[in-house]
Order: sequence, then C-alpha cells, then structure tokens
Amino acid sequence: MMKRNLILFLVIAWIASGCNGEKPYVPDGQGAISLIIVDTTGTFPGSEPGIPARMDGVAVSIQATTHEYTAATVADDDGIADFPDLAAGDYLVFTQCEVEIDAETKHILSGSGELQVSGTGIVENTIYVNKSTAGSLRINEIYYCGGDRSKFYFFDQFVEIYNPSTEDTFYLDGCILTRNMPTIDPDIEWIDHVRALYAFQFPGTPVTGREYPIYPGQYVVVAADAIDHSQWANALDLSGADWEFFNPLGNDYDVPGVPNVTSIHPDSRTDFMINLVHNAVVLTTGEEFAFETYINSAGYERTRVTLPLYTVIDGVEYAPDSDRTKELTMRVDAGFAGRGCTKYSGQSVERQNPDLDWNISLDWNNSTFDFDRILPPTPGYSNVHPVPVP
Ligand SMILES: [Ca+2]
Ligand SMILES: [Ca+2]
Ligand SMILES: [Ca+2]
Repeated sequence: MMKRNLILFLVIAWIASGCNGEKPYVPDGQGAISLIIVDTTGTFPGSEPGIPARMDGVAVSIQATTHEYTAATVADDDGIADFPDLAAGDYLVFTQCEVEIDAETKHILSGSGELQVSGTGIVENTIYVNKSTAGSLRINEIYYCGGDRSKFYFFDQFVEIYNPSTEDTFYLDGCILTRNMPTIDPDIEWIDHVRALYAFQFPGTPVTGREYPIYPGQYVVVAADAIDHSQWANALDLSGADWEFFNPLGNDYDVPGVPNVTSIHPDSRTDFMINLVHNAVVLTTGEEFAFETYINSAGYERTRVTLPLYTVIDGVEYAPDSDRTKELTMRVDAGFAGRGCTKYSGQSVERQNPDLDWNISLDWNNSTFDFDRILPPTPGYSNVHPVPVP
C-alpha cells in the first residue's frame, strides 16, 4: 500500500507542475488552517457507525491552487491537523488512510475539501472521510451533456465503470446506478444515505453474486440505449455498449442481445436520463435500499430511492462551475467533475489517467481534482487528450 500512496503523491506533484507552472511563488503568510478529521462510517478503529470519531495519527496534506505551496502533517491525538503560516489563497485539503479489517479486506478512508485562507486568522473546518474498499470499482466516465444542439439530442448518454485493480475481479451482480436527487438539501452532510430520483439495478445477487464479472483493467459501458445514435443526430454509436438502462414501465428501447440494467423505481416511467448541466450519479452494492415519499417543489407527492452510505462504491457529481451548492454529500464526492462543460458541447468527463502505462486513474473522492473534461467521449477506453480547464 505504501507503493500506491507514493505513486498517487507523485501523480499529484506531476499534475501540479504540469498545470500550474506559472503560479507565483508566495512566501509564508499570516493565515492558518485547522482541520478536524472525523469518521462517521464506523470504520476507524474503535469507532461506531453514525457516531463521529476523531481520527488521530492520519496523514493530512494541503495544496494551494492559487500559488505554489504544499504541506503535509499528521493529525494529533484529538484528530486535529494544523497548518500555520499560510499565504492568502485557495487550498485543497486531503486525508487518506488504510484500515485493515482482516487479511483479505482493507478499507480506504479518504476525505478532501476546498478552503479559502484570507490574510490573517485561522480557517477551521471538519473533514468527514468516506470509506471505499481498496481497489474497488469506479465510475470512470459520465457522458451527459449531449452533442447536437440543433436537435436537442442527448439520448446517447452513458456511464462507464472501470476496474482499477491489477489482480482482483469484481462483480456487478445486483449493483445499482442512480440519478441523484437534483435538489438542495440542508441536511445533506448529516444523513446516512444518498437520495436518488431513480435507480437502475444490474441482475444477480448483490455482494455474493458471481455472474457478471468486471476483470482487472476492464471498462464497462452502460448506455441509455445501446444503439447507433449517429443515424439520427450528431451523436455517438453506442451499439457496442456492454449494458443498457431499461425501464419496463416506459416506452423504452430494449435492444435484443444487450443485457439490461433495469429500473427499480415503482412508478417512474423514464429511461436513465441525467441532467445536461448539474447532477450526480452513484454506484452502490445494491444490498440495501428503500423508497420514501416526499413533496416536490411543485407540491406533488413523489417517491424517491434512498441508499445507505455504507453501500456506496463510488459517486460523482458534475456541474459547470465549482461554486454550485453540493447535491451529493461531500463524504462521497467533495467536488464537481465537468468544470466548463456546456450543454450540447459533445464533451465528456473522465477520471484523469496521467500515464496509461501505470493503469491507474485518480480517486481522491473529489471530482474537481479527479476528473478531466474530454472530447470526444471515450466509451470503453480511457482518454489521452483532455480538454484544458479554462
Ligand atoms: Ca434505455
Ligand atoms: Ca436490452
Ligand atoms: Ca472512457
């Protein structure tokens, strides 16, 4: 694991030097950051689910985005990490540690955030970590914005899932992909589940099923509809997709020979369609979920899907700018993919993969940092030509 940590750190350094070569050097300042690192997942040794536990002894680092500066420390006995003598500017903060449950199971606890330091004074913040299983599946690409403005065509949306492991096979049996609730929820950081407008499930038995493998290094494409959309618009040929979303309650295509990821919502009739500007997609194990009624902004009673945080494998929120209010808890994704992505631009968002030979892609659970904007979309493979962030 030390090797992996080292590799990721080197990647960070590489990105920093690659993207930010013209940043001004800023000498020590009068500002400070004081972070409390907290686990509510019950994974940190001695903690219980739902009860905040301060994480002592974990590594915490910061990186300025407005100038050249990085620093690292270790949280003290109270789970507090202090960074003194900081110049004014914007900072990304990261923490990550590995918890060994038994010989075969390791969990990664990682957290991140973005903070602004003014000239003087201490910026205090609490970083809530998110649990992921070492080397587990990732949402690698989301194509959502559409590519044909003249026809308002966006039915060629897809989600790409990737197995970043070099030796472990994972299984999609019973896994769920969601369209997150596109609403602002003041309680978002305090509830133990994510809320979805609708959800689609792979066949098979969650957690224990072994029918639908995804092999080390393999990409799997789940298309809204697995057809050649280029016959109707300036759109993608997704006839080679591995899976397609299917809602048996709606007038949805069911392409023969392409297996379905099927809607589980009791009364939604829509196919898997996600917002063209700002939304989130979450992948869960599918072992637990529920339905609850709510009143929507128009005053109507509707049903949404709730999925416990402990079942989340990966989640990605996207938006055109980082100033948006989060719709997905920072414990799953602390940032936003897709900065600068506009409707019908044909651009896609994908995890950065700085060196394809390393066969790694970034996962800090902060999509602002982890994702690139790319053109064209790359269903079934990885990007090599990202679009620069403006
Ligand atoms: Ca469909
Ligand atoms: Ca089908
Ligand atoms: Ca791809």
